[in-house]
Amino acid sequence: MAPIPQSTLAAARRRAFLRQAGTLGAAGALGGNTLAAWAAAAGTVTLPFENGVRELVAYPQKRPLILLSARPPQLETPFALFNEYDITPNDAFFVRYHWSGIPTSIELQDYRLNVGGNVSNPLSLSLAELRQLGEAVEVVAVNQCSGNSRGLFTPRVNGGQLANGAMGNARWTGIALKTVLEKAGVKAGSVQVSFNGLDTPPTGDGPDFIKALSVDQAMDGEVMLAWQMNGADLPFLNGYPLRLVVPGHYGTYWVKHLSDITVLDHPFEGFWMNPAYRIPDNACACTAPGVAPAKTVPISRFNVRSFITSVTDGAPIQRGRPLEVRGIAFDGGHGIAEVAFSSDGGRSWQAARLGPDLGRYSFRRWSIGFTPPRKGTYELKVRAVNRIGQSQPMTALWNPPGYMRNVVETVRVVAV
Ligand SMILES: Nc1nc2c(c(=O)[nH]1)N[C@H]1C(S)=C(S)[C@@H](COP(=O)(O)O)O[C@H]1N2
Ligand SMILES: [Mo]
Repeated sequence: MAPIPQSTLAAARRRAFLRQAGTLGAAGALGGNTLAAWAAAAGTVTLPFENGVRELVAYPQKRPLILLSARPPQLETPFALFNEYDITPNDAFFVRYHWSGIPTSIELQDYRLNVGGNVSNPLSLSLAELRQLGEAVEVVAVNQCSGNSRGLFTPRVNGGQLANGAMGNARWTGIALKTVLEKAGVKAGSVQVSFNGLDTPPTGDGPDFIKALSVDQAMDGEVMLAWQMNGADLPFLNGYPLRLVVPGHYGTYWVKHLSDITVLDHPFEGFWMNPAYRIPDNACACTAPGVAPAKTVPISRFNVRSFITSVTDGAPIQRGRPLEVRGIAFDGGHGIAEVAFSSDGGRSWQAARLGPDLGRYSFRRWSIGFTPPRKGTYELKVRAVNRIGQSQPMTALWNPPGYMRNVVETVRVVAV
């Protein structure tokens, strides 16, 4: 491939490339079978379930992450990073796609966001025009895949075998979807709004990845169109140049490379709303293992989760030596009210200290001192409660697609 002439470098700065690590080649010009070639291998990790050996690979704009699949690129964040950062760095943020037909080069000058359907004033906006449309807004919010932790289900279920790293917390900057829909003029009788991005199925017969929200949710002022993540342009693989951010809701709704917003006077019935991404229609979103639910509804808000990040399973610790145990907690937007820690397998609990409040959609840091009084094994557990009293189950719930795992986590350590 020919090197890029100097004269086009200025243009390249306004363009996002997926580039081979360390070179300036436009991946869009490469052949079709290079999705895997983007990755620079950097060792392996073993996730805590059968067949959990994974390569660590560095994709463009990413540090080495856990490779789930190369076509399409699907990357999980190594869990140790959640101990280092409350806000997940852009180069460590997980990546999830459904189809290998992802864009590889997007020219900002050609990019348009189209807003149409049941509106009085259809829009076709450049990113600059979108940014002029109203006030910029910001939120710190967790993006978590519905199938985060799926690999830990017993009995095992089909789907991407993820450990706990298909989540991340970022500061998102953009414009409220409400502002944009108001400019377009949502007509009476509208019920849903659908969202499509620039990726496509590799063959014509696969269903395009399109998601929908109710008009009420789309107009709630919180759903936003974000062009920045942690103060920088979105990384290409996280949806450059624009993505939907649906605070407190599973990542499936956070459509990347967003190109089309369509207001509908009927419910959207595409594959990715039905049958995909549905949960049992009951209070626990669960069924008995192996049993299909009688009725399903679209997945929506996160349940409560908490993790220990500072010690890992099997870590040796010192008897009599004070240890600071740290972790994170989050929920679907009510905010974390308390985090409790147990060092005896859940028989007794103590309140942990909560860290700075970065907003009710953010990770909340927690910490607590623990001095192991004797040699031997300790079962450390953490359980969070949100501001409306929702918490986490002591034993894992199950559902066929492997969504919404939020069991109280356990880390076993040995004091020597
Ligand atoms: N265009 C597009 N957007 C998408 C998807 C996709 O396949 N295509 N996957 C969704 C899913 S299921 C998740 S979990 C999030 C992941 O966001 P990330 O890749 O930025 O981490 O993107 C969502 N947005
Ligand atoms: Mo997802």
